[in-house]
Amino acid sequence: MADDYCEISEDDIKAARQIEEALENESLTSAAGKIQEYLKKISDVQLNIAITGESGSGKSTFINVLRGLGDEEEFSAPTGVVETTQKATPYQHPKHQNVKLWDLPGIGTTNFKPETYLQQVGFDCYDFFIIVSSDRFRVNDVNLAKKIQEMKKSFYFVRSKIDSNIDAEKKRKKNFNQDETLQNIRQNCVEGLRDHGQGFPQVFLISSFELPLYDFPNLVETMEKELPDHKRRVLLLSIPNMSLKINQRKKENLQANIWRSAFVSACVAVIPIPGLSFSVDITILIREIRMYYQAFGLDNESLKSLADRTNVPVEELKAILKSPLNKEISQDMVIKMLTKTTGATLMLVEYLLSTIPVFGSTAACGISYGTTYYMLNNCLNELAEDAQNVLMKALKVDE
Ligand SMILES: Nc1nc2c(ncn2[C@@H]2O[C@H](COP(=O)(O)OP(=O)(O)O)[C@@H](O)[C@H]2O)c(=O)[nH]1
Ligand SMILES: [Mg+2]
Repeated sequence: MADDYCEISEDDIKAARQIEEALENESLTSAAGKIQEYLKKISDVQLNIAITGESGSGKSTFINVLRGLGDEEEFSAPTGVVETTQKATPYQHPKHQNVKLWDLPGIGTTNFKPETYLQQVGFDCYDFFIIVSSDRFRVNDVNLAKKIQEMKKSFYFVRSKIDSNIDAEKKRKKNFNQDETLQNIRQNCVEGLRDHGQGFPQVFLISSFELPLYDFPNLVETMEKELPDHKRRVLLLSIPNMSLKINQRKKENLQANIWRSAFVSACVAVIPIPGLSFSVDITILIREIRMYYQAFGLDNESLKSLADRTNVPVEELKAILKSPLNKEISQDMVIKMLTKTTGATLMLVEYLLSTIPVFGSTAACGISYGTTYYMLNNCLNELAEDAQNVLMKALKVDE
C-alpha cells in the first residue's frame, strides 16, 4: 500500500462513530440505515473538471479521451469545430455519472475578460481547471491562472498535440532526439509563462492521440495527489487505464479502500439472522469486483478502445486475461470462488458464532471483516495483474 495514502478521512471517522452509537443505543435497523447512508454518500461524491483554452487547442478531443470515448461516438464532444458557444458545456462520464468534464469557452476568443471570466463560467462548481494550449501560453492564460489561484483552486497547464511536434521534428531533423525535442517544448512553454509573470510553472506535455505517452500519467498523479481523499478515488476510478503507472495507482487506491467494504460486512455480521451476513457479503463482493473490473478497463468497450488506440487486435488483448472474473461476475461465480477459499469456511463459522449472544457477535464481526477483506484483496490482485499484462501487450512493453 502506498505510504502517501491516508484513506481514513474525518468523514469516515464520523460515520463510524455514528454507526457505533446506533449499535449501542438504538436498533440494528437504525445502524444498518446509517451504513446505507454512509455508502451512498461515498458513491455520490461529485467531480467537476473544467477544461479551458483557445478554440482549436484540443479541448474537446481531450475531454473525449478522458471519458474513454473516441471523437465520433454518440455522446462525444464535437471536435474540429470553431466554438460559438459562450458558456460552459458539461460532458458526463459515460460510466461514472458523478464525473463531469466541462468544456469552457476559450478566454481569448470570447467577450470574457480575465477579471470576470471565472464568475461568468461559475468557477465555484469546479474542483480544478486544466488550461490547454497547442502553442505558447498567452497572457490571458496566465491571468486566468492567477485568478484561479486567488480563488484557492488548482489549475494545470497542458501543452497539447505533442505527437504533431514530434512528427514534424522527426521529418525535419536528421539526428532527431525525442527527449531533446520534448525538453525544448517544455522549456519554451515555461519561459513563455514566466515572461507573463507565472512564477514556477509546471507544464504537462500531452497527446490525446497517444495518451499513455509523454506526461499524461504524471498529470493524473499530480491531480490525484492534490485532490482531497474522497475525490481522489473518484478521479482514479474514472480515468482511462492507459498506462502501467495509472494501473498501479488504481490498484493502490482500491486496495486502500477495501477496509470500507470489510467494515460494512463486519457491521452486518453482528445481526443474528441466518444467512444475512453471508448474502450481504456476497452482494458487497459482487459490487466491488464489478467496480474493479470497470476501473481497470477490462470490460469489452474499454478493451476495444485500448486496442483501437494502440493498433493491437482486441482478440490478442483478450487472450491474455487469466482471471475467471473476466468472463463472469455473478452470484454463482462469487460463491464458487468463496467455496474454493478458506473464506467460505470462515463465513460458516461466523454464522454459527453469531447465534451465540454477545461473545458470538464480536467474533463474527472480526471473521466477516477478515473474509471480505481477504476475498476482495485476492480479486483485486487478480484483476490488476490481468490489466497490467493487457497494458504491457498493448503498449508493447517487455517484461
Ligand atoms: N495531432 C493532434 N491533433 C489533435 C490533438 N488533439 C486535438 N487535435 C486536433 O485539433 C483539432 C481541434 O481539436 P478540438 O478538440 O476540436 O479543439 P477545441 O476547439 O479546443 O475543442 C481537431 O482537428 C483535432 O483532431 C492531439 O493530441 N494531436
Ligand atoms: Mg471544442
